[in-house]
Amino acid sequence: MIEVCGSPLLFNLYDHSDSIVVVIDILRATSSICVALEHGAERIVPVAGIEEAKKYRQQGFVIAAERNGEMIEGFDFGNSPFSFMGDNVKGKSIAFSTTNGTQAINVAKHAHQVVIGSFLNLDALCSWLVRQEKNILCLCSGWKNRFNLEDTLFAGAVVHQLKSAGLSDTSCDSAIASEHLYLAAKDNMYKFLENSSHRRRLERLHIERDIEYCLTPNQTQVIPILQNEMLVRLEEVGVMEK
Ligand code: 3SL
Repeated sequence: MIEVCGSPLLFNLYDHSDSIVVVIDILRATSSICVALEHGAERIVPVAGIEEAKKYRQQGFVIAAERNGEMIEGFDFGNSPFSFMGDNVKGKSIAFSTTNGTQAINVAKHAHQVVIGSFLNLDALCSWLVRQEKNILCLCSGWKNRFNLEDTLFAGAVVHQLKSAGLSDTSCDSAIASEHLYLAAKDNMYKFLENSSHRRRLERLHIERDIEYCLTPNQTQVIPILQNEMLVRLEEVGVMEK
């Protein structure tokens, strides 16, 4: 079965004791997490608070954070996927705190398994999910516990791929709605999101390039997975064989 939870506030309404939870924050946290691990970051600790994130510097971590889209003074990086490219984070441990994405990861952390989804790893993630034969719960980070469109589109893409693989039908209304939205949007997601709240928010910061990149499917095979409260590449924790 596949279900879609539209807000972290609703997470505890879903049974996640034996499910794989896919945490989604397309703009931009889960996209940036995929990029950082693709570009050689060792591990990422998703941290709820800014002060808590700062403390990781003493342990040799680089620290990254944004609030309302803007980088926080004193941090090494904000939340642009482009800042985690090249050799910027190669071999590094990162403490990462964002407005919604890292909060959602922390909300989900006691689930059976937590992985990270973004358009950047869509096909790799879906083909792994199909092989697991588990219940799947897509958790949309939304914006401050409210529904958002871009996370829902991605959840719909996952629903669509799993249904197309014949493995996961659903009677969850939010999964059905997500798939409808994704099918309506998929040929031009950037345009579809034109009036969406977060696209407007990020445009005010002049980071359209981030939005376009985060909506580009299949830039990496990396699937980040939460292990001992750290995000690492799934292939490194021995659950890739399936
Ligand atoms: O909410 C988050 O976690 C961020 O991804 C928001 S932003 O894209 O940096 O504004």
